[in-house]
Amino acid sequence: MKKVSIIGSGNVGATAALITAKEALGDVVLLDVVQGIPQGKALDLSAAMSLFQSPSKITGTDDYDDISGSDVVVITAGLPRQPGMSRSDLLKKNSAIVTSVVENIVDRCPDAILLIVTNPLDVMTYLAFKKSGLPKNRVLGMGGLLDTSRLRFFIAEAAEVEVERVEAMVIGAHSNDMVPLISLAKIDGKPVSEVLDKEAIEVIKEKTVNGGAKIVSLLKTGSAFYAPGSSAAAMVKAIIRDEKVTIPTCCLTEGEYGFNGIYINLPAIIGGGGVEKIVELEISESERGELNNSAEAIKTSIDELESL
Ligand code: A3D
Repeated sequence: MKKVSIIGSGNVGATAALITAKEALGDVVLLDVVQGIPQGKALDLSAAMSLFQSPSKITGTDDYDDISGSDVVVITAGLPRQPGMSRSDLLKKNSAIVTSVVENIVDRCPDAILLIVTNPLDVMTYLAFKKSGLPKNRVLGMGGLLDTSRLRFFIAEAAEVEVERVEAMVIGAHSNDMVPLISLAKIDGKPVSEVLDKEAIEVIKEKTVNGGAKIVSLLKTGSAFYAPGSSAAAMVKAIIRDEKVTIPTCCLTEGEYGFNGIYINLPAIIGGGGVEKIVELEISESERGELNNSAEAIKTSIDELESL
């Protein structure tokens, strides 16, 4: 059995644990700083496994020694943005958390692939890469896949088709600067622009970009977690099963799409080695412009991080 550890046993971490264990991707260790939460959730999740006929064992802990030898470590530890908290307050708080989490992981899990989920995603993934000293292929972030899941859903909803018939992708920053690649979106292999009118497509883009904020406003406390946890588990699966599938992933650029040294969501082949290759797609001129703006926004956040 492989070993998947999930740091942060909140809503996203527990959801990712449920799916990872249900799919028998490995034994799962949930870790949190709050005593009792990971242990309680692990007990609850463990009972569910008999319903799925899954052999995965789930344990909860607040001791980093229990994650030793993990194959994949998912980092969901962090604070959500609270009312009155600025973006840079969040950056400060979560960068301190991610730094301490990464320091606790590296010596205990020398072969692990790190999957970052904590927001602000692009800059936290960059930070985890810098602090871990791991090769770039073994530090990646989940953000583009969640945004993509929302885009596919909203296209399917507008076109009144099953979501499996929709092919689409969102790249760029995991923020309002994300880039839904409408030029490449298809329904049953047909360009989406031949199926839906311009106005409908604009609504879909707006719903995708504001999908997370809409859920926050409806929930009142907390933010989305079913699709984020499911997206993280899908990436764990691609790694553990060496799927070599193309997933929009937050990955380090070294010249791809003209970017250098920043982490940004781009289509990448994900397999046993983590990020195995970034895939360069033909995108439209306007999407290219939006992607450049996205990269500029990420660079500004990285500068802010480095000035802390
Ligand atoms: P929440 O349910 O509050 O869980 C976070 C957990 O982290 C809590 O149980 C905390 O006790 C724990 N924690 C805090 N500090 C530490 C620490 N130092 N070590 C270990 N555990 C710690 O939040 P959530 O699960 O809804 O979200 C978790 C993170 O994921 C937040 O930063 C969210 O913004 C982010 N998130 C990202 C996406 C992306 O698509 C990138 C989507 C949804 C949520």
